Amino acid sequence: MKSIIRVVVVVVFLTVLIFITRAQKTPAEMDGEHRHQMHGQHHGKQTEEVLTPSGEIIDGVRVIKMEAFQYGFKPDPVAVKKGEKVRLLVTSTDVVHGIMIREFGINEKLPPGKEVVIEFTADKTGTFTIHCSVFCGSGHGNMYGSIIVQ
Ligand SMILES: [Cu+2]
Repeated sequence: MKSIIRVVVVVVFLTVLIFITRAQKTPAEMDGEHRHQMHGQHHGKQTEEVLTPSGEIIDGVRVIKMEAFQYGFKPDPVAVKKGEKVRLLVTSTDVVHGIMIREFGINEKLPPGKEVVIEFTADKTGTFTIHCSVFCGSGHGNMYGSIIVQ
């Protein structure tokens, strides 16, 4: 009987101790933790599902500065929203490249150092490959980028 009482006392003591420890956190701290958790979850979803669109909207057109280089495109991926009018301002920073996005009927030569303007409407969702369409060296076959329309 005595040992049961001892166990009960210990359990009650521990419960009170836990309660006091929790209560010591101010409401602001609790809220901060909660917000942090929520933000973490939201951020996780963002990276998987909804990308921040690239570039900026100028006069109703999504304008995105891009670079082509041996061997890739920047930014990669390019992200836009479905239905947007898109203007790519693409500059090769080294040799002659080409930029081809088959699904949007785009294929332009990119002379080094010259900004080439490409306009299209992102009228379908999906992830589309940006190819280099001009032989530019040993890595040409692996010179890809991508554009994601959401
Ligand atoms: Cu190339």
